[in-house]
Amino acid sequence: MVIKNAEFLKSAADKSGFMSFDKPIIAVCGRSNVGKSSFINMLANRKKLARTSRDPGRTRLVNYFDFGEFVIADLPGYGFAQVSKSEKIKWAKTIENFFADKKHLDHAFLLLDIRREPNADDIDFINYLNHYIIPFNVICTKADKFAKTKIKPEVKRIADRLALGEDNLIAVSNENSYGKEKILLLLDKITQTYNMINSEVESESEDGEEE
Ligand SMILES: Nc1nc2c(ncn2[C@@H]2O[C@H](COP(=O)(O)OP(=O)(O)OP(=O)(O)O)[C@@H](O)[C@H]2O)c(=O)[nH]1
Ligand SMILES: [Mg+2]
Repeated sequence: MVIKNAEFLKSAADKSGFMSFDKPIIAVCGRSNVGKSSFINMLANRKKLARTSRDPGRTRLVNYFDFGEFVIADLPGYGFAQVSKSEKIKWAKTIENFFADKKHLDHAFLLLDIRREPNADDIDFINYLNHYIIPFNVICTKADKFAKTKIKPEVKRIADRLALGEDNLIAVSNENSYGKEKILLLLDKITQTYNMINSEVESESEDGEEE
């Protein structure tokens, strides 16, 4: 996968704004401040495509970015303590509407800070993805905070905690692009799978017409 150009498409505040495309949509999710927007910028090789912030909870909308062969939906972070209860409930509904319909996404990247222990919110989120049968990978961000030799054991620690195979996790640094090659390979796989499924669906509907 070579990313030639990436551009911001639009923001959606609720169900009425959610988009669908004839290419895969990958939802980037995770706790506030984990590095979702920075990850998108790292992939795009642009500093300010997605707005990043030191203040958690900045992103309040689903922001869509067109990467050519795929689309990324930057999701608002969960588990932000300072948000009011009514605001949290509102977001929970919006996010549920997003995940409940396969038109809204094909794959999810769940971002976790490599230095932190996954918490109850992260585990709930994984249960949620499993419930809606959404394929996902865990991306461990901020790998630059560890010496290279420490990264693998830290990833294993997180994999064990989540009862996931290590192959489902990729360590990245949005600061120095560590792990970017692996992400690009994964993006190749995701787009290939999408194209395979969709060409099967197309040929099935063609078969149907002949009957
Ligand atoms: N060292 C290091 N810092 C990072 C990395 N990724 C993000 N950060 C920093 O972490 C902070 C939060 O990054 P964002 O990309 O805004 O996080 P987010 O997940 O989009 O946050 P919300 O939109 O609030 O949910 C910023 O200060 C980033 O510079 C990384 O890989 N390494
Ligand atoms: Mg963000």
